[in-house]
Amino acid sequence: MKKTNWWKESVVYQIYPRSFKDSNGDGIGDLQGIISKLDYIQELGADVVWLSPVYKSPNDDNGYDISDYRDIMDEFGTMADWEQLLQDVHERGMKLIMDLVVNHTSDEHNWFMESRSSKDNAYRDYYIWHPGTDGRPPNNWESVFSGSVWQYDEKTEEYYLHLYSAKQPDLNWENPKVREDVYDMMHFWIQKGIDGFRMDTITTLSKTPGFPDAPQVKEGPFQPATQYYINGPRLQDYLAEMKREVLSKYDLMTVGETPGATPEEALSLTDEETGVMNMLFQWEHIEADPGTGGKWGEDTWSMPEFRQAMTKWQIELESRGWNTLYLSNHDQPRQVSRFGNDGEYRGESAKMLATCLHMMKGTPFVYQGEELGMTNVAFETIEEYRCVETRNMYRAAIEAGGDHDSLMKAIHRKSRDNGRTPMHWSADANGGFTTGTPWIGVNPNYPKINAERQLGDPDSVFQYYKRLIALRREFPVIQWGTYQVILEDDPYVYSYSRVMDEQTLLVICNFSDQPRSFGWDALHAYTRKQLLIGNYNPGVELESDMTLRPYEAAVYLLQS
Ligand code: TEU
Ligand code: CA
Repeated sequence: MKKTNWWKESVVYQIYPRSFKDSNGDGIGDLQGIISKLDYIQELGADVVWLSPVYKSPNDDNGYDISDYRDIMDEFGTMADWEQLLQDVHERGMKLIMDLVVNHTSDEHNWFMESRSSKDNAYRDYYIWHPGTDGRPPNNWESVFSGSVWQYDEKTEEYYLHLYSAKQPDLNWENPKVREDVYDMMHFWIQKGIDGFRMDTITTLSKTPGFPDAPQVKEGPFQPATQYYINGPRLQDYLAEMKREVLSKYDLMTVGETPGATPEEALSLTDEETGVMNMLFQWEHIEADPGTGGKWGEDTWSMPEFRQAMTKWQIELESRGWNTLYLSNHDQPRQVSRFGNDGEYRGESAKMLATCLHMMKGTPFVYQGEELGMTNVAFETIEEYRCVETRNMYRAAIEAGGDHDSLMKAIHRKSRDNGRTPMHWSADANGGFTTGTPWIGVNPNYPKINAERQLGDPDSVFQYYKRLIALRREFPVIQWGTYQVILEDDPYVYSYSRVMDEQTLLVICNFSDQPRSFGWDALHAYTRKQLLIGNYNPGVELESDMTLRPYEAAVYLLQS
């Protein structure tokens, strides 16, 4: 019934290296900075570190544009620093997983520089080139980072395809040499001793042949075209080959980034026999947003839709497959600002969200600063934003006649830079992140919200996360119990149970800033009720009819 693997029993801590800790005062986080904070991660109780890319990169997209897969970004340090990091992680009994970014490279990668140099270069077919039609791009596909996915290149008078920024040309996976080079590179890192990969935008490797135009669904020349490149016709072949050539030879943690994946796709991608990865990041719960305005549109997220998405994934992956549990990462706004309350109830709601997530079945991911309840930021000018997606979107929207104020509002709500402001270590200048000038502004609330303060405060968000993680290790029901939603129509209170053998876990979370009642008839079946954790002191007494305080969360162990 329960097949265990180390990656099922892990808690992952995600580091965005540029914003984590600067060791040499140049304002940019680096590997020595990370090394100096491993004790902190260990104190929290996480046992796997996922590093966002640290490879050589001109940083158009902060390392997700790689110019050399086998070397370290100058600003982050050297290969020797990286080796020391790996060793220090392993010495602590922890593991290290690396980002695998192989949908595209940087345009400054050697392969691309060769590729663009002439039509008959040996690397020409490493990328996707097209002559265009009547002096126009081959089709109307819109880049994730605004504008066309096609960039005209003067030298050879053709267009190349880039799903993301123009400095991130897509690799041509149809070319077997590309695939071989990618597999070699994966072996290179695995042989260095890493413990797995987080696979960036892994379901977009195969594009629909012929590049048909996408239907017009919005104004303007470019149209969303994900249906032509997510789960493309040859994706399964490529992934099966990657498994055969690389992944099947090792015991690794693999987690795919798969926007738009359904539970059905997840089951096939993670099938123990035929799948290619252990687990994946599904998106339904963070995009529980039926609006038509897309990412930058009105925020219509609602708890009931979130609950529905979470419940669906918990249930569908119950006996096969395995869930990741996350509410934040380097691409998302801060969870307490987005789903909780970053004003009066910041601490309470940060703990409530953590409770709701960490008591579920799956592998939890904690994104740096989340464990402190760090919040969104609101820079006043567009110039203060660094994110290529945000800047491109702003420029394109202004050109199309958009209004500055409403754009800034959307940016404050959704920009990826919300999650990328420097980590708050202390109340020192720049939150103790750097002694120099940080590459991106620090959130001004660091004197109040920082690690030093929270380490010494038993009621802090940090200490609460630490307890949640410890509970997961102590109670098998948290690790393995079967999930069931309770009162699935309640508009404010998200409650669920986890059941294993004689133990039942009851999780109750008030997602609102008002007192709410919780009533559950089935409670009388239990004689023993123990409060395991809660975010108010003293905790709430469990009754069949009870009142929860704003953003209150409580977890009980029940026995009949
Ligand atoms: O993101 C891929 C992805 O699916 C995008 O839609 C992403 O959500 C984007 O941030 C839109 O807001 C991955 C990385 O996580 C991201 O940081 C990179 O910029 C992107 O790939 C390109 O490598
Ligand atoms: Ca530095």
